[in-house]
Amino acid sequence: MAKFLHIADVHLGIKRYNLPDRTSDFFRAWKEVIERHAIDRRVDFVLIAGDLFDRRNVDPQAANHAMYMLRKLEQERIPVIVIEGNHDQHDTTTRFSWLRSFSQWRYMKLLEPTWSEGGAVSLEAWNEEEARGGYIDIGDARIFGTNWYGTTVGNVLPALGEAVRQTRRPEATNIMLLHSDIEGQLNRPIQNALSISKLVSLRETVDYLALGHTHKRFDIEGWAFNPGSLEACSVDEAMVARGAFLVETDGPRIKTEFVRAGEDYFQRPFNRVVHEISSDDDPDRIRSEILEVLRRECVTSDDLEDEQRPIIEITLRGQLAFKNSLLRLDRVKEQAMEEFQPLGLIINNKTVPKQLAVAIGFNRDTPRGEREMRVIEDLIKPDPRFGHRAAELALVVVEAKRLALEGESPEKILRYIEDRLFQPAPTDAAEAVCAE
Ligand SMILES: [Mn+2]
Repeated sequence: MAKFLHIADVHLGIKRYNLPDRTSDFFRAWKEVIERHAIDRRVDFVLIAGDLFDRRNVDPQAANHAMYMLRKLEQERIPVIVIEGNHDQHDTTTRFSWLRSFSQWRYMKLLEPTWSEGGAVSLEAWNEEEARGGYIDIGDARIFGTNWYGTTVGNVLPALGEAVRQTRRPEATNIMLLHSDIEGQLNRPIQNALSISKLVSLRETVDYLALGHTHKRFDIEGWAFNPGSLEACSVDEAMVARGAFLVETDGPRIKTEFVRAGEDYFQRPFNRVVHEISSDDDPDRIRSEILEVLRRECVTSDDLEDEQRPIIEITLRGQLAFKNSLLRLDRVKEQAMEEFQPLGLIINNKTVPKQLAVAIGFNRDTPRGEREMRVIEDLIKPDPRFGHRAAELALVVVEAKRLALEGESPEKILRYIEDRLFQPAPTDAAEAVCAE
């Protein structure tokens, strides 16, 4: 009998969306899941199926975050068994890595198979003296480690499976850790993801396959389990089920309980909204609409607990009748952050320019000047700020062009444009231009 906690993709030290506070959320998720579901529930060991750290070059804060809980687990005499993921794997040019160091310091046990030159692989028993090995026995469980193989996983898996078959302990619960893409489990198709048929070939030798890498929860035939990332590395991940598995085993029999992110331990709240823009609206109107949406999405009470402040993602869709930059989304963001104080605000501008239908119905006999005027007029018309003055302002544009061609000073041209743009429209625009 054994009882253990299976997690993966903790990504300590992650930095995303320019949010400094966000790193602490990952620590908090890691802390709570270990305290509540490993220590309080008295597990025999903890499995981490890769990507404990977000980066190979672990930064000091992430190392502190890891050590804080690794020490507690050590005090509770709960061993931590780890494999490398793609984010924290060793650099091939050196034999040093932070995971190996933590393992050498006895805060975790990093399992690595031994690969020989010819491509043969062996799994060696854990050597406590040297703090290294390919498998370890804890109570009734025998746990096997693997490396990160990327797209070659399908090629190496048969050899690994054979090594496990030769080394497995028949009466024990044989567990294998694997950090890998799995066929059919990604939102986007990935070439060379591990096929289910290859995976299932391990089933006779492995009683529990502890997966990592895909940041959402899934299981395959009640035998291979992937808990997903502990906290959301992106807004997409905030929308899917993730967490940890608490597992009780009795030889080849396993019983799993899913520990849910956000219900059974801390998760930062995320709100995702889409705002459809009407192409008739001007920038001011759109800005105030966006702020209104954001006000609704943020809890309005003043004593909002820090941990309840959400990260909001707003996606703007629809057609814009004016230049993107006129929206001044930077100002909208600034104002929203100050007024509503979400932890973070992501504004995705997915609007498209309104189709401009210009100078329709001309034939080749239309004089050039007239044509030019109509093109400019039609370009101005869709802009809700100036559309009603399109004919008048088209004349201003043409006149400004003439002044520039005549070598007039920029100051004078600017003054002319300002006068015409902001003064009440003269009754006869054409006359006014000629009188200049
Ligand atoms: Mn990962």
